[in-house]
Amino acid sequence: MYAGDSDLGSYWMPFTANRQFKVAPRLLVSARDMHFTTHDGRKVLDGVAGLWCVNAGHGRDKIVNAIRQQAGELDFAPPFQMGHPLQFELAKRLQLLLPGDLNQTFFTNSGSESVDTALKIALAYHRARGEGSRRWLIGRERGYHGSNMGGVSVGGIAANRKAFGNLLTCVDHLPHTHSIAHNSYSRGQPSWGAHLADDLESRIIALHDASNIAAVIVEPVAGSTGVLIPPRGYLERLREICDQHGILLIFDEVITGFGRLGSSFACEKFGVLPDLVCLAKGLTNGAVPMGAVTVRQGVYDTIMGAAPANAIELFHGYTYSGHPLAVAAALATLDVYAEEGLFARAAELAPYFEHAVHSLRELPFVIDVRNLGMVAGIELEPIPQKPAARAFEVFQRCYEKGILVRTTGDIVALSPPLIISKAQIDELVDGLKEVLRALSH
Ligand code: PXG
Repeated sequence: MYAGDSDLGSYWMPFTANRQFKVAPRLLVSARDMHFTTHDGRKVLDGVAGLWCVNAGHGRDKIVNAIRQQAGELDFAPPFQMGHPLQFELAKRLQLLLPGDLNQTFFTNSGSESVDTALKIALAYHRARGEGSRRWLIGRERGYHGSNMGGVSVGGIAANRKAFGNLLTCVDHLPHTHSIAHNSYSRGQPSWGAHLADDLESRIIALHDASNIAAVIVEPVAGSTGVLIPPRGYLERLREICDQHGILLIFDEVITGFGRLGSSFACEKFGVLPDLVCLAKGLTNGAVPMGAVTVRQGVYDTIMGAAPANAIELFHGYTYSGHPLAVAAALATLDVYAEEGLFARAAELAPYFEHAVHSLRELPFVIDVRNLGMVAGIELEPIPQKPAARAFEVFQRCYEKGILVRTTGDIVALSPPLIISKAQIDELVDGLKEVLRALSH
């Protein structure tokens, strides 16, 4: 329990204004279903599934019990040259859930590790098939791919990059697809912007040559930068260009996976099959850290086939890859998703959610509302010379009112647990309306 300001000094908090926080801390001490409880006993409605991860709601008995039981049975098993049965079971379950021949899964402990793993697999794949010159990695402006060196390099958020020197070499970026002028207030996929995928061919391949390019990595829906929905035809076009030029396409589905868009994964929703998929967050409902990279059969076979018999094929992995507690949590999570039909529920709720969030259009300072499935972004006009200040004030006032939203720059993001009721959607949006109306500047 929180025991006074003097206790807060030693913890260096991630992606947090530490000094500001420690003056007025926001501490959460328990959670159940759609609500957190704060240290001072207030209930807070979770409008962001924790941090885009608690898709089945908090404190789910089945998941909690699976973790408890696993901890008592097998706390740890070495992951290198050893295995335990649940890892194989989980990989099989993911194979059945993912479309096409996305068959082979490598376990990590976070989205950031999934991204760096996927980039390394892409490089190793091309080397294994005798095209080791393919070293360029192509990300996208405004992309977020976690906070490790590979992910920050292919990511496109200046604040996440500027303090950290050269990052990876041989990285370029596609343009992002957002334009207030062309696609503001889109419901679902905007109709403008598919042509931006052509930049891959007309500029990036023209400049670096396809024979040097290993992979393109994108979030199918960009989350962290403030919810950018892919224009109709855009992902299809990226797939086409990658196919034409032997370039791997990686979808970072750390946010879009596990029902967020009203389908199991974005690749299923959009009908575009990537070569590698990065997963995390909803994989364990946020209950134990875990990530995964699932690759198409050909990628796996190529890397296997290039190594001598009985040799380690990929020199990569983590002490906690496929940790027993994490796989137990993931298996129980997948059961909950299936038993409660939560991906279908998200699809059913999506039109109600869309209608509710677009009613924010008339509110002061709102310059865009965009949405897909159970995710929405509400963009606010920045206060001149004070970027992000207005949205942060909204975040604080919402929290005081008992609603948790996520803000990034001057964008408010909503991505509630998929168990949210219609009444709770109203509560979320009405609360946001009251806060926006009360803003004086
Ligand atoms: N890829 C994507 C697409 C993500 O959204 C990561 C990778 C990294 O995952 P880990 O587990 O290493 O954090 C993420 C994480 C935000 C916010 O601003 C979003 C994330 C992380 C922190 C903040 O809403 N997403």
